[in-house]
Amino acid sequence: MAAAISLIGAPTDIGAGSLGARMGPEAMRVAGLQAALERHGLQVEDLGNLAGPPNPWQPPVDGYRHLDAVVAWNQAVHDAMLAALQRQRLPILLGGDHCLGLGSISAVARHCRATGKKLRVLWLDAHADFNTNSLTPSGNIHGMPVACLCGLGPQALIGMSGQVPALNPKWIRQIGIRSVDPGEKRLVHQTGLEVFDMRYIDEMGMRHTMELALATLDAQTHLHVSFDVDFLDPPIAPGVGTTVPGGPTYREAQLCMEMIADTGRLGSLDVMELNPALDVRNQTAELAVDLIESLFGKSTLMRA
Ligand SMILES: [Mn+2]
Repeated sequence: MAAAISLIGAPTDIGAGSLGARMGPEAMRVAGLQAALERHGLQVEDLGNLAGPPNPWQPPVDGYRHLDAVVAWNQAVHDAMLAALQRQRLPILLGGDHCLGLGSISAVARHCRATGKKLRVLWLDAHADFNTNSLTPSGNIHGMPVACLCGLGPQALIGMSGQVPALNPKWIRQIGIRSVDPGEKRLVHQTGLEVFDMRYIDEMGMRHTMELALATLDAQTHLHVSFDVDFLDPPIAPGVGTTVPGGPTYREAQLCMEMIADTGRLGSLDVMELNPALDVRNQTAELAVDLIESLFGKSTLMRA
């Protein structure tokens, strides 16, 4: 029996380089996310949207744009995700830009520590999101959450889970990566992150990639998926601020989601960076709903 689901909206683009991800949660609702999950027999509650500071659209200070507001939004996300997990719910965070993965996964890490669970994080993204304030070309904090989770970043962000670092880098698998800044690349290698980039997926296929990314999960593992919509190939998913050519196709993305569903270990999910201002007739939101259905066990094929 699958866990009951809680939808949590975080309508902000505070960490992004373009405006519009603040409308992501509503676009997912308009695309029928709750009804789609309920059609598969899942119990779903929509907790509505979190509140936080507005986006003042300021230049970076010490390499960070809007750090105080980013901290406030992440604290709200952390608290809401943790409360849902403590009620035995499976929370789905509707972003909002990807800086909020920090608050979300900090809550998951805290919860796993308290309940003695192992944690595996799948980071589906075109970008490694492993910048620091000295490496970042933009100061946009949506390029920094993975580094912060590994203990590299400002104290107010790296300490949110109650322990620094929030994650052991060995718990993370990045999939779909195809745009990494030069300094960021060095830091990813130094940290020892396991990255399945697009070259790997091209050569080895999505099936083999996911078999490795999901290897060694067991009954005590909490699987968290942080899904940046820019993971997908831009022609099928134009509604994001940071498209990068050459992402997974529709079928590759479906296979990725179906293989995650097959593990039965999914415990929490982020759906991030959907930008309706850049979308075409809400097609990216509708695709995201389709893929989330697969993540919860819908088969597009002949299987039961
Ligand atoms: Mn991202």
